[in-house]
Amino acid sequence: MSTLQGTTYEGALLAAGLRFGIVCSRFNEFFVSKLLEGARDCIRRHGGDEDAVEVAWVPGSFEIPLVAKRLAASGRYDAVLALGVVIQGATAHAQYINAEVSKGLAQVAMQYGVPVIYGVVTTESIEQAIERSGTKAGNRGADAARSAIEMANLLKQLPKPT
Ligand code: INI
Repeated sequence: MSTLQGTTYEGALLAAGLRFGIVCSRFNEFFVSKLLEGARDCIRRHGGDEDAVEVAWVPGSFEIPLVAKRLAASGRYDAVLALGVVIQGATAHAQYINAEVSKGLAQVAMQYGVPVIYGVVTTESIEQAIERSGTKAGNRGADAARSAIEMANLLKQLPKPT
């Protein structure tokens, strides 16, 4: 990114010294465990310490925001990641879950000023979930971890609130 003048803030992709809280949903755990592996691997490959990653498992994605809120409120983490997989079924059930999770996570980030990263995969089929959990469409857990690293470092750079 180039600037002609002034100050540009951007977060480095360096995870050394950063602490991460990860909330994982057990529902569709087959896929979520792959997202978690991807997140851990990404943090490690960016110089992060595996002991600096703490994981809390919740029953389903609907429960993620409450636990993300607790982790963010603890002040213990530079970023909180939410990992889940919501697969659309025959009813609108998944849509209600998705709406609550995205809204809840956004509220947590705004309330606590901690980066809260949305790593919830929302798909119409199991095949799409496979594609996003470490196959041809990549690994959304790794993507979430990269965003978490960048945001954690960016927030450290930005002017502090008065
Ligand atoms: N939870 C998910 O994480 N993914 C889903 O696909 C899903 N579906 O489809 O039902 C799901 N449901 C459980 C939900 O998140 C809550 O755990 C449950 O309703 C209890 O509050």
